[in-house]
Amino acid sequence: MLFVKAPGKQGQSWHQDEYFIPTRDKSLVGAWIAIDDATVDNGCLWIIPGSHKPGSIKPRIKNNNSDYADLETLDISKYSEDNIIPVEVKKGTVIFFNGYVFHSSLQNKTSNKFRTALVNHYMSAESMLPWDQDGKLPSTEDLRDIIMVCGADPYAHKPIVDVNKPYLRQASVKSKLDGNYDY
Ligand SMILES: O=C(O)CCC(=O)C(=O)O
Repeated sequence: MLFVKAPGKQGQSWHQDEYFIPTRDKSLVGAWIAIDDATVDNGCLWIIPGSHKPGSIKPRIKNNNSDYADLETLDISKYSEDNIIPVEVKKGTVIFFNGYVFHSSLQNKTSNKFRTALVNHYMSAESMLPWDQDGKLPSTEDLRDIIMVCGADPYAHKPIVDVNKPYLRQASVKSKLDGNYDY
């Protein structure tokens, strides 16, 4: 996933990746690669360290924060402010995070700085992946649109498919094409 957060663009509300990408064997890991410097001002990641430890998917509630583009979010009220930390990093940094960890990112408040990040998700090849891409794809017990990065594929008897198609978020593209941004 490529997150091209243009100046003014909203961020992602609090979520656990495992909610959206269901591996359910607790092997999901996000590798979040900063392509631009990520700061509080341009909408870096925020995380709640340790929030993955219960190892369960928490209920989602209505989002009322206009910093976030999403309609839902996680209830973070039981965490104190000290437990909610921004992850400011230089471009080129990779942040690895567990699929159950609470994370979010705020709106890009700058007038001229993009905050671009590339996120690759890794999981154990032994887990099935009943992922419908938020309803874009038909339900399946195991979405085999995967790339093996090491080891042997335990499900090699099933075909690999190519059904995930790239799509662009129009707001980011338009902003980038408008120019006058420092990225
Ligand atoms: O980069 C962002 O703004 C959000 C990234 C994110 O939520 C994710 O990688 O799951």
